Amino acid sequence: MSTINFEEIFETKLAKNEMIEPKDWMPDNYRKHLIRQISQHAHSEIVGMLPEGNWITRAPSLRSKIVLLAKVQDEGGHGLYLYTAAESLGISRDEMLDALHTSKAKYSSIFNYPTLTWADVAAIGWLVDGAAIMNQVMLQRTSYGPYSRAMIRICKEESFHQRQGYEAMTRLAFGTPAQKSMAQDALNRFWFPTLMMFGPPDKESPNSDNAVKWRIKRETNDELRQRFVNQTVPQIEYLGLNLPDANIKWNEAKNGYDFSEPNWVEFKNVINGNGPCNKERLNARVNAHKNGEWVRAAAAAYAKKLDDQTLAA
Ligand code: FAQ
Repeated sequence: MSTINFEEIFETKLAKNEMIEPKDWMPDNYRKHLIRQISQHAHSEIVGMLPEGNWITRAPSLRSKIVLLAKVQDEGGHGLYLYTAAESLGISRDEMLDALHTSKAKYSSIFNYPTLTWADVAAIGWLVDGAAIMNQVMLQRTSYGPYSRAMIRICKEESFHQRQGYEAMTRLAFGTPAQKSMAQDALNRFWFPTLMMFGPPDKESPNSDNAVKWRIKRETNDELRQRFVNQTVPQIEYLGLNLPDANIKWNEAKNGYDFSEPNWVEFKNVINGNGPCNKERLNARVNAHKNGEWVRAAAAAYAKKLDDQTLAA
């Protein structure tokens, strides 16, 4: 009697660029890797609502307020698609939230920096969403079906977000001298933290080998960081702003820009909970969860009432 070789079926699917779906057999480590990455990605979207949400009431015009409100709401939606994709791997929403609230799970380092001025909101849209798309375009073709499908919609929305930020930055950069200097200050403060979003250098990235082998990641941290710099430097020049790093220089041989590495010691501090806003961000999420308890209880009671009515009918 022949036995089914599940591992071989899994490997063949990967080799043929086919998706792995929730009910397919998959190695335990593939499942764990995906739960880690997708849940952390979801937490990033939700925590990422905080720095910009802080500016909704202070947006400089009705138009910018409406656009920012829509953007922040989109980020909440992204978190929900991603939590659902992770749930399809056998982890519950409660377990994921508990991991966030007890600092067992990470979220993107970038959201631990403060938004001091309106130009920071512009810089987040332009640079942070720009970096997020650079990383997420490849994730549309990631090997796990539910993650890939969530990313297709997320990328469409993120590209609107990037334009929102670039438009706001353009207004400031071509505005009064005071506005231009706000834009420059935001660029200077957000440049290196944005480069950190792509993760540590490839040689210090413990998860990359498996991620690339399993087609979870299709490009490495360093490749994406380089592409982001190549794309963004001409935009900085167009805006008439000074480059935020004296070592940025076109390198003909590599067909890309040379640039300075971010401060990786600072990065480690931030991802270990010691960045400028880590405590504030985590407290905001823990309190929101506590304060929302009555909403969850009411929703569960209402769902039960509907079920009881259906059974009785
Ligand atoms: N921040 O071995 P690697 C957004 C951790 S969404 C914090 O290279 P990997 C939308 C990493 O988890 C932004 N931690 O890891 C938005 C690992 O620790 P662990 C989020 C980081 O997974 C915009 C350790 O370091 N995007 O911005 C970071 O292969 C505006 C070693 O690293 C995603 O999550 C970091 N920057 O590569 C929302 C995309 N980098 O988990 C609101 C999906 C690394 O073993 C407003 N994720 N670490 O304890 C990915 O592509 C990958 O997970 C990377 C990291 C590239 C983030």
